[in-house]
Amino acid sequence: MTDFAAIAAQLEGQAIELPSWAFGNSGTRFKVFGTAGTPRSVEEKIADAATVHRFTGLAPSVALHIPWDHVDDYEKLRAHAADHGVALGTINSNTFQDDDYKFGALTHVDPKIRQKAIDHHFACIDVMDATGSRDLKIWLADGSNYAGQADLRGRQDRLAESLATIYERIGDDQRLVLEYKFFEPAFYHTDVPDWGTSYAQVAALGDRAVVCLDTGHHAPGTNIEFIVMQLLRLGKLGSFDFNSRYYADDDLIVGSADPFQLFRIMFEVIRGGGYGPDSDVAFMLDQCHNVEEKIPGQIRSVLNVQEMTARALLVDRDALAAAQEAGDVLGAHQVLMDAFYTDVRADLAAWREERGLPADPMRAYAESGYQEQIEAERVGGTQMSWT
Ligand code: LRH
Ligand code: MN
Repeated sequence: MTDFAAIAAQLEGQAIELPSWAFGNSGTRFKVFGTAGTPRSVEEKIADAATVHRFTGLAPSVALHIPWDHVDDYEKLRAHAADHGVALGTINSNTFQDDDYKFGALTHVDPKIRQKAIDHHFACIDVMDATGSRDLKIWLADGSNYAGQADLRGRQDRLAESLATIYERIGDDQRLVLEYKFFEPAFYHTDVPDWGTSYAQVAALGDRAVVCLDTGHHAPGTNIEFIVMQLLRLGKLGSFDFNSRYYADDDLIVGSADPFQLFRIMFEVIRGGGYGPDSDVAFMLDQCHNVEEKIPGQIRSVLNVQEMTARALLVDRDALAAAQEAGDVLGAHQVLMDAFYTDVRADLAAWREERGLPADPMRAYAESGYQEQIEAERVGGTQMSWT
């Protein structure tokens, strides 16, 4: 098996983008809990995200969600982020909270509604031009609840037309990233339910249109790492929304529900050339910390991704290939499991210290006093949330 020293250099530069909305209040349809110290502004969300980067060195950018993160001056926000040592990343559109989109947005039968949704994406592209962001991420709630309610074919054609109009507007160094999800809020059909539909739509657009794989958006039992392999093979894996789940789109801390799945996903990412300085696959968290503290939740999350990346890099690829070619079923499985069962935490702690980072970022944050400081300072105002 490969030893840690041999892969340590490959951990350099790992970047996991943080979702601004993870620092605001979030919850379920039953309750959104308030939390002391929760940001009241986009600027405070960015300060918290920068704190995660300061303690881990793993989170150099923050994704924004429009209009949740609307500000009057995005250049000023970009400078604020830079002052805190981070960049502004993926711009996420939002066509799932407006009454006009009850029966769809980019798929709606009414061209006026479709144009309104297209105009929203044009506005998001204007934000990208100001923030210097590369990716416009589109997730659509579009779908139906009863068989017969919607013309499935007609909606796909309208979606293709709407996406083509948006794609024409994105810049040469920008990308359109289409996220799929198999259900919710629609409960009969969703217009972009799976990787195949997202692939079909983005492949029709062009090279700067790619697929976003949210790890919480698959039917139970789906082999997600197989989809990772195939999208990398097709050159259309644009980004990940990392989280984990036990049941549906639970948006829990990545690697908390199923660390072995995260390990298998990162192994296929590495095997497929999706990891490292030559890859343009973006890694983002898309999570909600409904009951746990948000900043430690984000710190734990990026550490989980780093840890499973390190274990996946330890896989002895030559031994694995030899066993696979020899049809040595258990031998091949053993090679992978040996890496997965290798506890790299002490090596990673030393790796951080060698780079001026705290050996144990969770403890360092808890001892930093930052949580107490924001709880004391952030009194009054309205805590940010996704509603
Ligand atoms: C949809 C989704 C999408 C975001 C939203 C916050 O479930 O995964 O990526 O826009 O969560
Ligand atoms: Mn997502």
